[in-house]
Parts: sequence; structure tokens; C-alpha cells
Amino acid sequence: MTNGQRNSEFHDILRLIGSAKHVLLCTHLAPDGDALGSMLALASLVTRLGKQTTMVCHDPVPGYLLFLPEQDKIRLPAQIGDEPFDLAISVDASDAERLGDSYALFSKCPVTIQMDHHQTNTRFAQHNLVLEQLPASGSVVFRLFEAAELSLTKQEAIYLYTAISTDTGNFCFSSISDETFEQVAAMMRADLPLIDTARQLHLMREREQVLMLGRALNSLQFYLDGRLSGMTITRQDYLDCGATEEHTDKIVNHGLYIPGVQMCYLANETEDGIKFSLRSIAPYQVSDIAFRFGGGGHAQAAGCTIRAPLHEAVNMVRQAMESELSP
Ligand SMILES: [Mn+2]
Repeated sequence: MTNGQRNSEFHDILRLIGSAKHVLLCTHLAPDGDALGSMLALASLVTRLGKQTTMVCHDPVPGYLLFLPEQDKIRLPAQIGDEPFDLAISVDASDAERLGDSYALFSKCPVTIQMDHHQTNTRFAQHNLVLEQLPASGSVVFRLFEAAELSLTKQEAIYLYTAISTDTGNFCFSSISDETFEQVAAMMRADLPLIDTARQLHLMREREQVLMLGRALNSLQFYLDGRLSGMTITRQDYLDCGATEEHTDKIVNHGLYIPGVQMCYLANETEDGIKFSLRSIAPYQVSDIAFRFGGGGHAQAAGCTIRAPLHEAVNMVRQAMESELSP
């Protein structure tokens, strides 16, 4: 794609925003840093273009993202009245279902746009700007700022850094390009408080989360001469730590941080059954194993739920992983 073509798509979107009065912005359910950072940045851009904006999300803002300025303006679908929106923009949602209850509000608008970067995007809007080569929706939104010739405010820099840092594993994934760092350079020029934002995003954990990590690490076991590791979280751990499922996010990754480990699992005893998070280092894959047990995911990060007693479920998954590692 040439630069001219690339810009024309963004100018089409700017033209549609230009002829709107009140813009509805939405993102996917169970929102992460890319979802909320991108939506907040986009709302700021649309506001600077002189439009009224309303942000909506199916789920509330998770605790670890409450540091984002003005996140309290994001409403739940039930809190939206009969306001007449003339344009809706979805960001970071790969399909209509991912919008949850926000989709009914989105699809009611006379003009709909979506901006996204997922390969699996279903093109569910009237205007679909899907740039699969970009590492985050925040990078797509950044290009809209460029097309609008608006330089970033400090607050917008915080939003877009949060978005891009989230989806690149804090700048560790192969989806990164030189453009990613050029975008971050523009954020630095806008006075991005890098240290504070990175600490909020990547180091700070809620107390329950750290306590649950302790429980999980305490259960760590090794198999196959240390090539496979496994951790278990029980109902009792939840009760003792006063934790909920969101407090077990990312714990599984610790199983792979040990030299020699090529695959790991976290077995999580929830009310819906034993939830497994599976991870591996390429070329080993865990997606097939997850799929076999009714789950799915990516090649090196997948999950599944098994309705069986904890011990039985763990044995099933461990055996599957062992035979994947030494067929
Ligand atoms: Mn994303």
C-alpha cells in the first residue's frame, strides 16, 4: 500500500467524524490496555475536532487500569440513554460479539466505523480500517492523529503508550517495527511520564494478585527432567487470599521463566471447572492440546476448561503435554 492510499483511508474517517455531531465510541468486553487506551485517545481526538463524545464498554474498567486519566467517563451500555448518536466508532474489537451489549448501541447508529489490528477481524462495520501489520489498535489511532495533523497531548501520550505497550508485551513481541518506536518518540516529545506509566502498567499488582502468585509458585512442580512445569490454584487459595479470577492473570507465565522449561500449565480450580492456562516456547505448541480438551488459543498461549476433579484434570493435561514434548 502506498502512503497516499494509506492516508486516504484515514482522511475518509476524518471526513465522517467531521460531519458528525455526537460520536459513540466503543471497544471490546473484558477490556485491556489496548482497548481502553485506544478508545480514550480516540475520544480525545474527536473532542478536539469539536464533537461531542460518549464512551461505552460492556465491562467496567479493570483495577489495574484505573490510573488512566478520565477513565471514569466510560459508561456501561445500561447507562446510555436515548442520545441520538450520528456516528459510532469501534476500536480493537475483532467481531460484533466482542462488543457485548455495546453492539446494540453501535449497530443502531446511521454510520459505523471500526479501527482494529486483529487478523481475524470480520469487517462488521460500514467502514473497516483494519491494519493487521500494526502491533496494536493504539498504533492505528496514532496514524489518525498524524492524518489530522494533531500533535499529541500528554494525556493522549499516556493512552497510546498504554495501548501499544500492552499489546507488544512491553515492546517484546515480533509485531514491533521501526514505526512503533517512532510513535513512542512522538509520545516522549509530548511529555509522556514513561517511568510512572510503565510502573503502573507492568509492575504494580493488587495485593490479592501478589498473594495468589505466592500460592501458585508454592505449588510449582517439574516433570520430564524439568522440561515441563505445572502450578495449581485451589478454591482454598481463593478463600485465603480473598481473590477472584482476575487476580490470577499472567501467573502462568512464571512457569516458563525457568531455564530448561519448554512448556507449562496453570490449573485453576474455578466454579465452572478446572481452567487451564497453557504456555510453551516455540517450536512447541499448546494450541492443539487446548483444542483437544474443548479450548483454543494461540500456538504458544492457549487455554481450556475441564469439568473433573482437580487431580484427574491435571493428570489428563499433564499427560497430553508430556507426550507433546517427547512423542
Ligand atoms: Mn489490541
